[in-house]
Amino acid sequence: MQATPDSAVPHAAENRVIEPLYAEILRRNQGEKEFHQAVREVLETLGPVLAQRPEFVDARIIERICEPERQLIFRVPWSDDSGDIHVNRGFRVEFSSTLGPYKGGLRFHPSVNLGIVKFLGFEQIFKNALTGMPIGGGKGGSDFDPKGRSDAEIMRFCQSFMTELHRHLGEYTDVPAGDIGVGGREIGYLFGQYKRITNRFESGVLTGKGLGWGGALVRTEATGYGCVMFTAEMLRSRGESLDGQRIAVSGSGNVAIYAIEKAQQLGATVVTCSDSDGYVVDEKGIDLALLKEIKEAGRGRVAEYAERRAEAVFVPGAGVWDVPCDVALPCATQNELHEADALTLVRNGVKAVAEGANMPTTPEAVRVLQEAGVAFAPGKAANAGGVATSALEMQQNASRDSWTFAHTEERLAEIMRHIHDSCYTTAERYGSPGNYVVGANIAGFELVADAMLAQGLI
Ligand code: NDP
Ligand code: 2IT
Repeated sequence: MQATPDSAVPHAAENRVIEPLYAEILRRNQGEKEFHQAVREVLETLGPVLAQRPEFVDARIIERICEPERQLIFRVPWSDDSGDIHVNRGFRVEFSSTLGPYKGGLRFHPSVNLGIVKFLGFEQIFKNALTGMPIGGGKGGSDFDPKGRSDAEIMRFCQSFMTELHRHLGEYTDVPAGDIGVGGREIGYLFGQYKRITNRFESGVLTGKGLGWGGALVRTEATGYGCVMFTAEMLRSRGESLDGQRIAVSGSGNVAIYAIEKAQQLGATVVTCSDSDGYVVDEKGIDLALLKEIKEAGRGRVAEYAERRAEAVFVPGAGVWDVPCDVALPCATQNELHEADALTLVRNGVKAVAEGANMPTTPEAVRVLQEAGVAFAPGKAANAGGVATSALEMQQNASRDSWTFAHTEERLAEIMRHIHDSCYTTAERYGSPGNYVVGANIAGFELVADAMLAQGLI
């Protein structure tokens, strides 16, 4: 996926505070394109709040919030099943502990580098604030490629990764979870190694755990479910519902699968899913049992779905956005929905786009959608259900309790309604009604900035 090249903040020429700050961030974080993009998307919406709250400027809140509290980069050596030795790079960026322990996932993908981890950690600060839960922002991962690796290789890699990372973690310090390439299996191996090294069964140090040893019901489903709940709220505010809508989903991992499940429960027809090899179109609606069997149980490819289902067609090497839909849910990775895709979606009559993935829509594509009046939900709002349910898992761990599926799902639904409403009302309050990007950025920023002021210069 191509990142957007560095450029000046659009529409910011009039903003004498933000432009030099952004220029300085570019200078000090050279080559970190995705981080620049994430920072720019936030800064360009903060003008109105800085105008009303000059104390944030005086306290240099933006300079402080854009500089991680701590950045860890470490060597991860491991040996494969043939005995050959590999050396990967591990990262953990502890961005902000203003609202709680650093919280955010680990990504294992060959594309991972410092700039990507920083963009994800930066987004996580505001996302976690929006949930209303006591969690700070962080992210980590490795350029390790899990594809084609045996369980034993995955285990040795996770053990080596945790052997270094464990000293920086703790339920009150830093609490990782999954992201791309890190799911229940990896969290199990990571937790086992943490427990072995520290001699502590510290349940709250990782989330996304197995249900038999401290995990929480609904965590697996939470990101995808939450994204669809948020979409339903956006449609409701426009007098519509998901019932009968035709949906295009990209990706076929954790987020995509459970977005499809919730959309189907709410009466929509999901006609696509994808992976990095291409996409599937299934006009009858995705057969989710088959998709789960191929992706979750078999760790296979979506092409296999089309081989096994007569109604489906596999289109290699392309994205899903050419398929006409009422609602689009990008759930794969950053910068996967480009300006040309947005123009196609608009031409095909799309009503709503909600980001299940982190920053999947390029800034140019966001502008096309917003100018066309499409309801657009940024990831930091729409995919916050995952980390919110991680915080519910921490809550259950702290009280040595475990809640039912129905209770936890209702808590998730309440949180997603709360996030929707606070983005909606904040956007209105700051003069951009209906603009969820402005609403999410300002609502998240104000929560963190106010707490930073209260905690002094640290
Ligand atoms: P998974 O590893 O379960 O699935 C990732 C999916 O995206 C796969 O279908 C994968 O295809 C595809 N994909 C990944 N990288 C690329 C790429 N470079 N090009 C094309 N396709 C790609 O990850 P998740 O479902 O957990 O994460 C998906 C997105 O959601 C990420 O942006 C993540 O940051 C975000 N997210 C995840 C949360 C969670 O709780 N898991 C919470 C909030 C956001 P392939 O198999 O071919 O690589
Ligand atoms: O991007 C994200 O919010 C996640 N990958 C989930 C983080 C978490 O701590 O549950």
